[in-house]
Amino acid sequence: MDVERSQAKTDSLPVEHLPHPKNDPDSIEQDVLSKVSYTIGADPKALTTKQTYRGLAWTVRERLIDSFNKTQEYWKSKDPKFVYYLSAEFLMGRSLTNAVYNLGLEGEYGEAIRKLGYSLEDLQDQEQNASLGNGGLGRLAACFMDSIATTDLPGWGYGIRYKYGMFKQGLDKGFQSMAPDIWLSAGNPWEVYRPELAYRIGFYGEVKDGKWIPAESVNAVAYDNPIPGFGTNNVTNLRLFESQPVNEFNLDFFNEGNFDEATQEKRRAEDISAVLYPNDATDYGRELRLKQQVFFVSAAIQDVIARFKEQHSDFNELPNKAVFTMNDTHPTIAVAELMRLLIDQEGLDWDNAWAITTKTLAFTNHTVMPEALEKWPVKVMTKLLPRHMEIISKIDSIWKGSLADRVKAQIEAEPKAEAKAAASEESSLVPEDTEAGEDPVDAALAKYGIICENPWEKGVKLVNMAFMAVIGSKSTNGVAAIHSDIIKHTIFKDFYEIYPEKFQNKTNGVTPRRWLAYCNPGLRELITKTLGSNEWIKHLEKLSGLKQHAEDKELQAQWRAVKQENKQRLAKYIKANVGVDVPTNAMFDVQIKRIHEYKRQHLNMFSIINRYLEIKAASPEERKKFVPRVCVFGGKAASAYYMAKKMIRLVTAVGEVVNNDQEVGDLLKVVFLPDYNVSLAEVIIPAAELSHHISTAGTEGSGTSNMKFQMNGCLILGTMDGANVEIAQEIGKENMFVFGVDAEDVPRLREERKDFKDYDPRWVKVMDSLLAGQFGDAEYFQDLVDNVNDMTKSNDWFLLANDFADYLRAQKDVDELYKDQDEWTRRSILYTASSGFFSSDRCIDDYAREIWEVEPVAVPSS
Ligand code: B1H
Repeated sequence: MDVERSQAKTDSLPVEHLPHPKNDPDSIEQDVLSKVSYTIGADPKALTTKQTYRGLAWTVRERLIDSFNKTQEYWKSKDPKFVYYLSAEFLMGRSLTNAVYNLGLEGEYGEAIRKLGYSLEDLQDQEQNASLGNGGLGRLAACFMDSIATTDLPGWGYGIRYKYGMFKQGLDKGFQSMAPDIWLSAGNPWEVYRPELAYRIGFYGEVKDGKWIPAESVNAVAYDNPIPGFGTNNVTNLRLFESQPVNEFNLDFFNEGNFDEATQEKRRAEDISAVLYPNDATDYGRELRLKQQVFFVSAAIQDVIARFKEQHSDFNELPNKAVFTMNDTHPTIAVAELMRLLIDQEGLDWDNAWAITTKTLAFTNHTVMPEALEKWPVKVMTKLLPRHMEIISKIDSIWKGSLADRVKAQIEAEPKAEAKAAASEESSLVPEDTEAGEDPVDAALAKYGIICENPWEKGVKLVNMAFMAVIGSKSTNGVAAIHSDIIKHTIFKDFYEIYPEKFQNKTNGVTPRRWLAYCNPGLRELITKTLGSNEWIKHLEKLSGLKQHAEDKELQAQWRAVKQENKQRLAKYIKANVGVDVPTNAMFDVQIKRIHEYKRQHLNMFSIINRYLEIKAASPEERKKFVPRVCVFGGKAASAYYMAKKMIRLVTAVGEVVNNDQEVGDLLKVVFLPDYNVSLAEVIIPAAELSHHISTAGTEGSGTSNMKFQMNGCLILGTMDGANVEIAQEIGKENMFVFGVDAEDVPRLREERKDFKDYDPRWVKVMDSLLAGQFGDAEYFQDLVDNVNDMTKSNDWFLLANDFADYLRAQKDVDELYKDQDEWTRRSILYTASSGFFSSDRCIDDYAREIWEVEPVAVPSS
């Protein structure tokens, strides 16, 4: 560790009398002009909008840092237990509006900005998004930071300061194109660089006499991102690490003319914090991902241990002072790393270190998708992290020993002949697919070992990171009730039987500040007026007070007017960005999320094609009965995800035909908005009237945009999956448009569909239209069609054909209800009124009480 500890003699200096920024509009305006001159170096008499934004942002930063320092000092004096949120993703979006509002300075700043000739909206558009995440997983981490700060919990986030965020998505002739997201080019006023805080991270090398000598090292250098809470003095911290070389430049190589080699170490080090999720199709890419994981996890744990040691000497105290949440499998190397640091650096014995580790770590699982449940080849792990691999092998052998004992005990307790039969019963540790004659102990170890054989490549051994996380932590939770239930009975079945007390549910939540109060100012004002106070922003359950007004015609009219204004804002955006004129009297129907087969954007598209074919077949009289719709899609396809890219092209190809069909006119528009990100979501969600959450039941962990739409009074068309189930409970299932099979029927249906022939005639027409080239390039769409039809290929794994008819039925219900605008609006109000449970403040409070055992420590007003 390189932390510089020597200090200047400032004790006797009047530090507390340094001039603090004043918060009246005149002082803020002066401050902005001063920042523009002396920090940005621009001419205050001829300012561009961008320069004004930058000057303004630096003034907000100063105000944040003041409270940030006070919070950290106060916490240090109280020495409470902290939660540390370890996450590969933090999808923060923009900071300006959020910071100004959370600091409670919107009035003062609004006035100062007006005096400068701008509005807050003009200036916020100048800010680059911090897109250090991919989707719900990363945005959840960002919402949690807001709620940790708002509810006064001592808690920090830890992650990677990626130089390039999530790729920028464009459309090239309707196909996804990708470009790097160069988000730091204009500087980043929202972070504080801490060059003195650098931790050494080792890779490769060998273990000699129990000591690891890495062959390569980098420095993890800290950047602090102050996170202000709402309605509190607390400002907490998101600490992100950048990877820097230990030796910046090799002058000898350079002087010899070996320019590439002179900077090779620097480039290799910088690769680590260059991009989120490097493509793992190559060996180097795979290794880089693992490097990233150990990089930020090791830096975070070293950082926490360093602070712990400033105030404590007994490591048995660590679980009373720190808890780490591992956000999905990316940070799960923490199990081995904490063990390594406790044993190798701090001199603890194995048992003591294990007892501390398993009380200090907690694990959250977000998905059952196999591709996201990481398994690292033992070979890669041994090469990159030889000491960690030793530790993992020992954890694995101890675990396998106890698993074998349990299986043997179980077999002895049951008559031998029944052992196989019992394998299919819920309570057995013997895997269900044990072959006759196979030793049940071997079968259990093969299935539930941390180190296991790659089923697709004989002889190749893998480390199952999720299994290690369950074993090495005090709790494992899913992110919605149905998901938490599913993991107990599928991917973690035996772990649940052995450690039932470890398993919990924590249904996700989202921050109502960003996702309602700030992105939908019209609705914020209307809600506050109706409820008589704005307390709901911090106590979202108070929104239930709206229920009694849901039938009030006057409120309904005002509610609709707000939606209309938001629709106009989105229509303008659509026109400006993809050039399509959309009618604002049509229903705004939205599906925005990562593009994935399990999320079934193509199911939505097939229903749109069906609608198009029906409009075309209708007489002019019949056409008048159609409810006009504007269908909006957004989302990114992972760079190596072939089918997801085809799904994007499906949207744009259909859009090109439908949007230009004179016969259809304003009855149907289909648009794909490129580069979906947090800021775009903030424009789309308040304008949406219907949103799609239509994953095959049992596949979506939770979903969080469903909660954001609900808060903004957007009706939901969804399956009984993820958090939709609980949303339906809160609003009343009859108020949601529900369709599709239940999760428990999915395995059986997947089997049955192997020789399925009985397609709905409308489905057949849709498929035929695609294969006949009605939307262009029939050949291109062939395998997309095959994948949901040809039973020899995929068995329609996500059950699109199966759910299609019921989906169309639900779509019809949507149309019928939209014709009754009063009832539609009543439901819209009811959705918002019932969204209190889905605040991330509630979610964080559940984690704090039931997993983290961390209590609020609010900084007093001075
Ligand atoms: C979620 C991911 C994810 N879960 C790995 N897991 C990735 C994992 O590229 N990778 O390596 C990318 C993404 N994302 C999401 O988490 C779930 O799908 C949602 O259902 C859930 O709402 C969200 C937050 O819990």
